[in-house]
Amino acid sequence: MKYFPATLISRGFLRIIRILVIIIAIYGLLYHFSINLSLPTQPISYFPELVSLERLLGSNQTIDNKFADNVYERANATFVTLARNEDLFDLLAAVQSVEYSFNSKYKYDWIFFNDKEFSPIFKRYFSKLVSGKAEFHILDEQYWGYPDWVDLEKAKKSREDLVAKKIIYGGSESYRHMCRFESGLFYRHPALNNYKYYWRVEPGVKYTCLADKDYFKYMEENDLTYGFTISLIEHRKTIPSLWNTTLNFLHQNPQFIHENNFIDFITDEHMTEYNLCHFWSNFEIADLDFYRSEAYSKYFDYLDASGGFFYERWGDAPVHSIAASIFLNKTKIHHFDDIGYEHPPFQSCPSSEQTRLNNKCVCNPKKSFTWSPRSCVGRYYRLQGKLRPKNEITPNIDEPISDGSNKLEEIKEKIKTNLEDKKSNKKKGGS
Ligand SMILES: Nc1nc2c(ncn2[C@@H]2O[C@H](COP(=O)(O)OP(=O)(O)OP(=O)(O)O)[C@@H](O)[C@H]2O)c(=O)[nH]1
Ligand SMILES: [Mg+2]
Repeated sequence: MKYFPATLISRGFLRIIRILVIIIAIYGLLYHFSINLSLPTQPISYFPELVSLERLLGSNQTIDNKFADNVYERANATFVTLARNEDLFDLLAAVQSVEYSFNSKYKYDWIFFNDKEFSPIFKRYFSKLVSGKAEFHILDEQYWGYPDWVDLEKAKKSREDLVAKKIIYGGSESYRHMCRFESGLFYRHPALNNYKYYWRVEPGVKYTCLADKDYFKYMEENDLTYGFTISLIEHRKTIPSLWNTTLNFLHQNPQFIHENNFIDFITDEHMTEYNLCHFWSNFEIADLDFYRSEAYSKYFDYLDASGGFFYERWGDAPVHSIAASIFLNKTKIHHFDDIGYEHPPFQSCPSSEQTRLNNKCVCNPKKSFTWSPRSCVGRYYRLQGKLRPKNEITPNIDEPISDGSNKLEEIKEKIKTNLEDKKSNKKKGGS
């Protein structure tokens, strides 16, 4: 009042100012609390990072008109990811990389699974990031619990044994639930009922080339069932009895062995042991009807009944790979050499420079695992009777190619003699 003559400022005007100040203060307080209350599961220190990410995600991505929803006919397919709330940032990077390199153009759906309830922030970010429809499902006991035939004490003892042997994830119960779910339960979840193809994505992976085609449609148009990028050797100590259990299953169910199978990819000519080659299933584009088939479902149930997912540490990669190699026509198994993919510590980079240029790849072919001596991709090409894609690392050589003689009767006989030999060896060992 000191600086303004009282005549200029009426009492009414002062009252209006006071009310405005109170309204602004209340609004500010409400805004502050609403932001904090809407982030209940994350430490507050994440907040500034998320705000900037939200702005980034909100910015319009370029969308090619030709792929607008009403014109492009997608395959019946979805992405599938199993993740924990703590995987948020590693998974955001992975999903963004898939969206950037492929899905922002095609807009396929994405199904997220978790054994716990997804946090609101997880749902918010992925609903925004995925250009198709995003769905979030919690896995109950049926998908993420111990079956009642599993002896929990025996399982505990086996975990301790694997810890003593320093096997990675040897002591982890959740890792075993994860492997069992990814081996035989994911495709039984009702969320996948209406889809035919799926593409698996994990936190921490990176796609290093831009897709030059719709890979789901590629699977469909070429009548392919199982697509992989990296193939390598499993730790034998995690699956000591998987091969024997498989031989027993095949002995009882020989009708499931495909006449043009790929068994020579996973074992030697006498089928005595699994050679540990497997398709690295953290990347997988597959026809779900393969998993839904009687052969695969019965195989998984048989493995599951033996308890090996808990008494040992069977991974979904060897289980998928053994099954695909036995139950499928080998021509249905496809190596995606044109996809740049990284799941630390390994990566695959397209072999041909032309592909790398066309697909604007940013990967270093010298770091690609594809042609390394510990990779099974060379074996894949040789036994498929296909020439290796041209590459600078291992120039094409004349290799023996498969004569396609996967004689069924011979295979059944080998299974029988193997089982008999193993039984008599066990007896000798025991006496
Ligand atoms: N919800 C949930 N997801 C899990 C759990 N454990 C693993 N996963 C998911 O299952 C998938 C495989 O797990 P990873 O930990 O990546 O296993 P990995 O690829 O064998 O091992 P890394 O080399 O560590 O990546 C990933 O998508 C994980 O997010 C869990 O306890 N709960
Ligand atoms: Mg992983």
